[in-house]
Amino acid sequence: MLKVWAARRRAFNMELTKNQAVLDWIDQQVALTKPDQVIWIDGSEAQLEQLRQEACATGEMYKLNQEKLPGCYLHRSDPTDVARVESRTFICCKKQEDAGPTNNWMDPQEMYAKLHKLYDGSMKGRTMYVIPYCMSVVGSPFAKYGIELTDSIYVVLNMAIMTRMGAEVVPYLDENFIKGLHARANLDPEERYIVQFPEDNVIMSINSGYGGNVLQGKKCFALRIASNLGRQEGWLAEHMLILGIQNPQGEVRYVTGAFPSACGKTNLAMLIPPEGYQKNGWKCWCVGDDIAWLRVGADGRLWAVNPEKGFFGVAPGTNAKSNPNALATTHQGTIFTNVALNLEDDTVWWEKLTPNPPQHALDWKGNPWSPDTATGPAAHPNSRFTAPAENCPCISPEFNNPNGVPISAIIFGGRRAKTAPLVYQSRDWQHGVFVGSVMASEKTAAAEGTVGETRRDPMAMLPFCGYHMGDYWQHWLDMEKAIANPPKIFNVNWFRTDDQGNFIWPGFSENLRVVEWILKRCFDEVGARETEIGYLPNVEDINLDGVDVDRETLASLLSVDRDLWREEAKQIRAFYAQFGDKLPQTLEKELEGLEARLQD
Ligand code: GTP
Ligand code: SPV
Ligand code: MN
Repeated sequence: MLKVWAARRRAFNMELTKNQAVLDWIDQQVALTKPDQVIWIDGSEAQLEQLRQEACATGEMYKLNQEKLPGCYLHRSDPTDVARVESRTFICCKKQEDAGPTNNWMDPQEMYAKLHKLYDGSMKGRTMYVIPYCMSVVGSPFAKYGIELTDSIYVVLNMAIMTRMGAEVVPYLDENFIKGLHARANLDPEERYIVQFPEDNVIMSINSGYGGNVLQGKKCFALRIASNLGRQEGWLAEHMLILGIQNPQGEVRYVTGAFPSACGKTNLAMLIPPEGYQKNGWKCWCVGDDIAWLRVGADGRLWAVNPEKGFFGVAPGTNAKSNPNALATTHQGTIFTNVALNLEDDTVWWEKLTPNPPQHALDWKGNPWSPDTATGPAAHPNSRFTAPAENCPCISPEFNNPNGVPISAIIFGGRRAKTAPLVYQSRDWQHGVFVGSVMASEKTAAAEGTVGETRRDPMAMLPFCGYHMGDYWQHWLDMEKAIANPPKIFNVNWFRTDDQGNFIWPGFSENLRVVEWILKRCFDEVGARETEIGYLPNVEDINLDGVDVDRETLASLLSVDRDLWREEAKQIRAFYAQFGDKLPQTLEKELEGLEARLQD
């Protein structure tokens, strides 16, 4: 059987490699899925352009106004397939306890058997595309290589924006490449699976055609598989933005930030300093908006790269005021997924893009939409843009630096209406790991489920950690010994609300005021007051020049409500209970310390 398929493949296909491990594996997947043809993606503009035309001809993509949005396209995914599906995402390792209580698990053999049935013949009448790709700069010390086999042109074109891919990657493929198979199949939500096999370096997703489920380089590889590799090899794969902040002296200092999905990473990563800061010479540089791979450098500092090459960003809420850099990034070479089509000029629209919606539009499902008759949003709340990083006006000159950038601070954060103050600093690395491990946030539209519900999302990695969360925390704790000069760890919350439910802190650009304090703390340039939960700013130490926030309001944002925190400590204890003896002793002690300080 295999031989037949190999012969067929060779008959119509220009293989890009003679690597037998690669070819054998592809033969097996071809034999299983039975596509009509196999096409290797070389990444050339000519080939990608041909695929764009094909996708437009079949209606898979729609070509937007090319004068206003050159190289931009709209794609609508199936209405039942618009976000990551955590309930159908699995970590399949031999022992269930290695996946831990926060991951879905199934025995690998059982899962392979189940999936093989679903994949069998799933590409009949279709084309299989072979995408060789690299996460990080090709040939760099951070780089990891993979192949995604897919029957979706949308996936090919998105991967071309999000990763370094095509012929340039092929020479680097050895037998350790990450093996990925994606089939759209019939998009049945009941048979949708996003599966990682970390012991085999295999990723399989089926019955979805939506972004995060099927662009396997992103969450499947760069987080779920890579977190396992990082644990084995002594580094960290994290759900983090990377931001460079240039002060008036011209020094650039770098921070990473881990916020749960749709909680502000892209926005902070592309921050434009408030006017007064700009006048004084401050600049910000975006290195990454979603994923950071962190390694210890020869100098004992932690160095970060963004393994991606583009942004898969949340569209709604993005506008010329909230995030002009993100908006500018989407003005060419961008694929929009599930936004509205503005029929007035054949461009795109989403909630809050402009104060006045277009009178004539198609909503994210392709139905006529106008503001007067609307029964729902024009764009899906989790609609996204896939845009090349090189479009970003503030992209860092270090973006392609194979060694990454040195990190001064790690910032955790989430959406908390009440408990968490605007910012606080952990007492030390161990306490910082504790702070990350108990992060909580209100759920957003980035995943299926109830929006607004508060849940614990440790290090913003709950849906992305590819092994037992307790082991992951231990890995974080162990990293301290390897980092002679570790970053300081902080927590922020831009989302405290008043009694009417309005955000108190203006956020966005103004967040630089908080980041400035964070950096000053890292370089011993400012004091702080010690509280039960960590170090908080003295109210006079956050710059409020040019922002409509008074000291009293700031003081309230920086308050620690002991009753709320006692309740918080109780919830943390309940949350920790599920990890049993995998909960590192160090974190148990940190919790006891917090409880004791709150009792005094
Ligand atoms: P993923 O791509 O899902 O990982 O999300 P992300 O963390 O990059 O989220 P993003 O920056 O796209 O933020 C999404 C939502 O957070 C949007 O609705 C923003 O308007 C809102 N947001 C971001 N920053 C702020 C802020 O400082 N204050 C307030 N109030 N909202 C913010
Ligand atoms: C997230 O949900 O955190 C994202 C989007 O960044 S997705 O790629 O769909 O996971
Ligand atoms: Mn994300």
